[in-house]
Amino acid sequence: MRSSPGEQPIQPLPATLRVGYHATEGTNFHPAGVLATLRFGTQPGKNTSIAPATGLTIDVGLAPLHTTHQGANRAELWFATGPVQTGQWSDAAAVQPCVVRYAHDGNHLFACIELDEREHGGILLTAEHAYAAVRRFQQQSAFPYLLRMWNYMDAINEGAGDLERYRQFCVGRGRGLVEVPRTHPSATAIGRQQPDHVLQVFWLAGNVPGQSLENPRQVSAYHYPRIHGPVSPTFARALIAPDRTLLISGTASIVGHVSQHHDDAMAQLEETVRNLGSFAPHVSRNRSASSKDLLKVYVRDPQLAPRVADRLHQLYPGSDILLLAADICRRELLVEIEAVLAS
Ligand code: 3EB
Repeated sequence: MRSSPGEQPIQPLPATLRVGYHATEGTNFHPAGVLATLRFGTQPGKNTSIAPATGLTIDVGLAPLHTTHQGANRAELWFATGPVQTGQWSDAAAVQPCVVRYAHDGNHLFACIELDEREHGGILLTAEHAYAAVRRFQQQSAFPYLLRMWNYMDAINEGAGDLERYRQFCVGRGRGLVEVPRTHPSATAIGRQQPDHVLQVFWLAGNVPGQSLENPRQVSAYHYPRIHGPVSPTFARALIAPDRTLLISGTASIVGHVSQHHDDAMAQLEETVRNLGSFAPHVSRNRSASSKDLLKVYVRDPQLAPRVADRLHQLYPGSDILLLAADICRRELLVEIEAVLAS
């Protein structure tokens, strides 16, 4: 560490998160120097793999939508900041086998659990088992701070009222992750449009805490009233990572706690954009020119992709935008956007 006489030693800068979307060639795409690769349009739960040379590779399963702005398949790459180590951890306390696959680079950890709901007794118990494993894994991890979590399942809107699968997932997640994490991570919970019975939970964690943010236009998810389900989701609207990268949670057309513009996807898009705008004061000021902002856009009706893409490219011309066909956690919601805003 550099220091000059009479001065405090300069603290090392936090490791930089570098993320990008890159063109791929099918399922043999395993680039080097990355902590994690997320592949889209591939079957989840079958080919998730770990290797020190290529980190953790996860098949997300959501179909990428082709637009004039977006051609071939792309993968999301989380670049490593040092040598990558990988491993597999089995939850010894679990009733059913529960394996966490992970990769870390000394600064950040990426980890994944994929469970077949048929082996765990439905979405509620599967979520409970997955999150109990997340909790126990994180408790013994050198990267104890959850920064960002993704949850993907199929048939997310199936079932009525409190039996809707998303709400059942929230109940199980709440039971599994009994101790509230030190800081709420930012999160996404989304439905795949093909049935495959897999609950997939993956996350980014660090050895330094991030700073959770809420959205002044929205009620915090953990304070949602009872009408949205028996157990509120526990995520932050966004999180400032240690390097100042802004990790924005899945954001939809919700103001207060109420869904806006039912049946109008383009009006929902505009509301969602206003919600994203709340985070403008937190965007890093000394951003490096090389890193692009990433927007991941979940669209319920694939036919709307061209219009949604045109509008977002108009609003965010310098950003990399990935559209995926997906179901959103409330049935009236037609579009949701998550973002990584570079530091
Ligand atoms: C919302 O604002 C939309 O259950 O982890 C967004 C991000 C949503 C994360 C979660 C849910 C979750 O309530 C849904």
